[in-house]
Amino acid sequence: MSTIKRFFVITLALMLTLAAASFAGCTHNGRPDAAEKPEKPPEMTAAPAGETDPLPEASAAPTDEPEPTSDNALDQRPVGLPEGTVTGGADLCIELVSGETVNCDIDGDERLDTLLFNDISEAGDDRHFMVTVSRGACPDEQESLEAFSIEGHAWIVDCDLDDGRLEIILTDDGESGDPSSSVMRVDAAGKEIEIFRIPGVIIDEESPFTSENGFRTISETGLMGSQFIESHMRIGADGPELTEEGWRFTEVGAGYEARKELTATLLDNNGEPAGEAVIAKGERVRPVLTDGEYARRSTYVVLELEDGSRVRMDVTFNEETYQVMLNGEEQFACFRLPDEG
Ligand SMILES: [Ca+2]
Ligand SMILES: [Ca+2]
Repeated sequence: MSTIKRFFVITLALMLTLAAASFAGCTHNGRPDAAEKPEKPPEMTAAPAGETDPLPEASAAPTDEPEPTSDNALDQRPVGLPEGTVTGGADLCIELVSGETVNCDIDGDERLDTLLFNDISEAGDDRHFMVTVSRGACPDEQESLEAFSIEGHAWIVDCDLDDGRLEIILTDDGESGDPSSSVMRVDAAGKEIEIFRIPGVIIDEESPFTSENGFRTISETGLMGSQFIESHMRIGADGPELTEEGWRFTEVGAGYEARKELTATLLDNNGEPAGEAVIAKGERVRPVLTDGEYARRSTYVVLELEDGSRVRMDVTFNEETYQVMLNGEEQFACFRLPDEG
């Protein structure tokens, strides 16, 4: 293409983009406490879409981007988006690489949006990361999300194949060893960036997200002492939701010894109540499942007895004493920790 033709194409595209942007409803969203905007957001390494270059090179995606599957929506790219732009699809999970801009369409408006993941650590910082989003509909507004993490990881995923949106996940080690992750996406009206907190940390593994199972998240609960639990989540219409029935305990060692005879609810093979069970004094139990990512959010715990049968106890949390109660009694009055003398 000649220089003059290229000039006219770019100028025309710029005018159309600016005109379209003037009609787009770009509402700046307030930020949650956990995601304060830093004072000095880093410069985008590529010009935001729609500002000066409506047709950027399509090779800006991370170099280790997985091969698109046959049903990846890269093959169903809306007309108007440059080749290589991420628009969504089954099992989409692209890890963002620090310092590299990714072209995508996170709000499904067929305008190019760009994401930049950056390590913004300074001397004396813990590891400090930020994702900055520049949407084609609002090129003058940037939204950013920051996190502190020993290993900063961020991904683009597509939790709902039918809603036209993408989600951006950023891991965060959280405060006081309370790991969590954050998710950004555009709201259903396509105007504001929503930010959700996900309990637990998402482990960097080969496929951290699949359409069927969501992403695996690991948390630490104060239920039955301090125990790691894991589950799978996705972002639903109203925010984070489990794709499994609850949180599974991962490392319970030799189990917990009952300090006295206890009663619990016996569960049948389908996990349904099937009468009353007695846990004998001295019997060892292993926690299996709970419904909350932390003791204060759990309402029950499923325990496996020595004979393999499963029972359930109600969990409540005393907000004044911070005690975890099992069937109304403090948990350590019921059970002795595995490593407790
Ligand atoms: Ca867009
Ligand atoms: Ca989607």
